[in-house]
Amino acid sequence: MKALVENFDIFAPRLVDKEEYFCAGHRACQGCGEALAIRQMCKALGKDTVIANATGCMEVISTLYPTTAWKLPWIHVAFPNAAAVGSGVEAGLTALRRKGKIADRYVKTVAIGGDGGTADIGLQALSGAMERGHDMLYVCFDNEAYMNTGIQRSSATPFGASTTTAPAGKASFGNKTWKKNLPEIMVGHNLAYVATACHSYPLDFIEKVKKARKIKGPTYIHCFSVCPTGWRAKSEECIKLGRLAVETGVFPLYEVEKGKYRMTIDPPEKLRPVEDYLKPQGRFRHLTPDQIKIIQDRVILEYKKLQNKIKCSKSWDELAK
Ligand SMILES: Cc1ncc(C[n+]2csc(CCOP(=O)(O)OP(=O)(O)O)c2C)c(N)n1
Ligand SMILES: [Mg+2]
Repeated sequence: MKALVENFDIFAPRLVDKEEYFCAGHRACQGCGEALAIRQMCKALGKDTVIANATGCMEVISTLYPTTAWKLPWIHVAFPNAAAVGSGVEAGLTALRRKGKIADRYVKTVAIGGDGGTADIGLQALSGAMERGHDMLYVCFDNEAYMNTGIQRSSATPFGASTTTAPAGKASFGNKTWKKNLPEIMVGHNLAYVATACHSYPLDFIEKVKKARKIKGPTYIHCFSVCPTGWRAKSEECIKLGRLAVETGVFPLYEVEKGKYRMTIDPPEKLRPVEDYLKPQGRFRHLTPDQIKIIQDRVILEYKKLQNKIKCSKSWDELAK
C-alpha cells in the first residue's frame, strides 16, 4: 500500500474507475476534502448504488436547484435520518428483488452524513439501522464541526479547536471536550466491517469502500475530511493536512474486520509531533505549549490503546474455532 500511495500518479489511472459519479461544477469551497472524498467513494461504489444524504455541506453544495452533481440515484434527507431513510431504501430494494424486478442486479444502499449528522443528531437512527442489520454502508464525512451552518462545534470537534460556538479568547481556549470515538461505537454494534479513512490516502479509502460494498450487511466507514474554510487553513494544504493527521497519530487509518483490528497505513516509525499538524490551522493557533502538551499526551494514549487492540484482537472466525 505504501508503494501505491507514493507512486499514485503511476497506479491511479489503472486502479481507479475513470467514470465520474460526483461531477465537477458543484459549489464546494476551494480545497474541500469532503467533496474529494465523496468523489473517491462514488468511484469505488459504481453505478448500482443508491445514496441517502443527510443535509450538510455535501447536500448544500451539490444540488443547487435546478442542477445536480450526482450521477447516481441520490436522496436528500433531513439532518438526523440518513440511516433511517437508508433502511427504507434497502427494504424497498429487497422487495423489488423478491418480486424479480432487479433479480440480476445487486444494488447497494449507502447512507452518508457529516459528523454532526452522524455523531450527534443522527446517532440514534444510525445505531438502529446497524442494530437491525440492514444491508447498508454508512459513511461519515467528518470535518469536525457543523460547517455548512457556520462552524459550530459537534461532538467530533477536537479538544482546543476554536469554533463559533466554542470560540477561543480571553475566557476560553476553545472546545473543551475530546472527540467522540464513533468508529469504536460502531465496533460495539458487532459490525462485520468498520474502518477509518481519509481522502489524502485515496487508494486506501477506495479499497475500504469496495470491501464494505461486498459485505451483505451493515458496515461503517469514518472518513476524516479536511475543511480548509472551517479549520482556517490554506486550501492548497488540504491533502497535506490529511497526511499530517495520520503521521502525527491524530487520526490513524485502520480497519476492524469481524472484530480484528489492522492498521492499513503504516505510520512513520516515530510519530511526528502533533504541533506539525496543529500549527498550520488557525483554529488551533491560540493554543499555549501547555495545552499542546495535553493534546500530545492524549494522542499518544489513544494511539497506544489502538496498538494494543491491533496486537490482541482476533477475528470472530478464529475465536469460534
Ligand atoms: C433538525 C435540524 N436541526 C438543525 C438543522 C440545521 N442544520 C443543517 S446542516 C447542519 C450541520 C451539519 O453539520 P455536519 O453534519 O457536520 O455536516 P457539514 O456541513 O459539516 O458537512 C445543521 C445544524 C437542520 N437542518 N435540521
Ligand atoms: Mg461537519
